[in-house]
Amino acid sequence: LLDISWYTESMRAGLPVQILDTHKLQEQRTDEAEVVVFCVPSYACQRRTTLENHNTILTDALSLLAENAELSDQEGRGVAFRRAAAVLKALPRAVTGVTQLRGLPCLGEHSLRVIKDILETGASAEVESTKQSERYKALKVLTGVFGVGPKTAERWIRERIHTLQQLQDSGHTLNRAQQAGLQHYDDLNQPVAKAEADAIAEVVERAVVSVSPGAQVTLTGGFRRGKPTGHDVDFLITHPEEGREDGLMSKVVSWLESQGFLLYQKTTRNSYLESKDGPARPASNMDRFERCFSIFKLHEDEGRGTGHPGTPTGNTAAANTGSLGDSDSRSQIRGGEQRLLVSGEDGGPEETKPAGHRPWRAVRVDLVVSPISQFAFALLGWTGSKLFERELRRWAGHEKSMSLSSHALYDNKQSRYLRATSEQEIFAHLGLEFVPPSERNA
Ligand code: DCT
Ligand code: MG
Repeated sequence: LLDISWYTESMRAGLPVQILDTHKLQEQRTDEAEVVVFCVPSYACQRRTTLENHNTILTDALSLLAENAELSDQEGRGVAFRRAAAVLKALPRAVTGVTQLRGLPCLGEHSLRVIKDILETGASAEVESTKQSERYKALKVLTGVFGVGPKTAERWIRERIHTLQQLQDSGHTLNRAQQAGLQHYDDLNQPVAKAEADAIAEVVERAVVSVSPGAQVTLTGGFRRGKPTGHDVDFLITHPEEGREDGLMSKVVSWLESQGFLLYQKTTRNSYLESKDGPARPASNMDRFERCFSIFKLHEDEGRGTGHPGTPTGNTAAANTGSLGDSDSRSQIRGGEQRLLVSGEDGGPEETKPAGHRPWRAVRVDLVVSPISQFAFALLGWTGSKLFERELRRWAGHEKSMSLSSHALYDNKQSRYLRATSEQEIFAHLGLEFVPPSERNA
């Protein structure tokens, strides 16, 4: 799977070469080496990608182009940029010249051009102009509203709606999710810290255990991979006795609602049936579990731990006035700007707490319930990263003739499902070395 034709070529031409084989994470040193080249396997799921990224300038640029493509309904381009960024994330040190990249997989012409521009001039004109473009800025602002996807944003932009104020003035009827998204815009666009995720985990555990003793809660998504922040908090819930997870979601949601923890929730029912659905992968592999998309009300004394411990909270709905933007008067909705005003942000001048200081914040929380028989697949599927998951499925299909989803693994050659009770077993079925969550940050 490694393209090393360039290597033999270089050797023949008498060029000194140093290969850094990131797969084995060993640097092979040659003292006379003048050219340091990197060598990685082509599927992200064959690589170990920690959070230590030596090429953030390059990967940020490629990720921005990926995001712009995804927001513009160009999935193929988006994936190409994501794959290129992921290869650079896996390198053991900073790239200093394009010659080092010879032989690396997933670096198409376009990505290489962007990388070359940055290495040679310090910036990519394409990235800079994308960042500054009215279209990109509008797409970011509008899709920053929970419940608004790229298609809706696109439609609004065609109607010259670029900011939240323009959206509000447009008179468009927003659905319940979008209304909540607009109301909690500032909070939901502020990263969630690990301490906040842990505080929410405690509440979710209390909820789950009180409605079903014995049921288990696992923190998944980026936090399971060791990320210090995330855009939401993802939980997977199961019960060790098959079938006992049935009906669990509605009870958990009712408990959370009755205690005033949910500002918004929408639950979708489980619709996966092995016998009926068969091995064919559903259109989206993420949508078949019983799942609850919610906006959680996290109180300061629930362990936010960032500045005001012990502040009396007063768990009332009074703070929530229903005006545009739930944040207090400090925050202003200024669509078109990427960053919103947050108290003391980036160590800036500390602002005085306004009278209406709100002792809670809104956080996106996703709950998923899985039967124990599918738990390992669900855990693997919900841990991410998105690209790692995509690559696992591509590996399964292209290299192993298998279909992997968050529910099951089907072997097309043997025409049977392969069972697994742990992530390790799934990697083994796929003929892959086990990659722990902290190394799935592709
Ligand atoms: N997932 C996936 N494919 C998708 C969406 C999600 O495989 N299209 C999986 C991988 C991650 C997990 O679900 C949770 O999704 P997110 O919360 O979007 O990702 P995350 O890695 O947790 O990112 P963040 O830290 O920003 O929340
Ligand atoms: Mg997440």
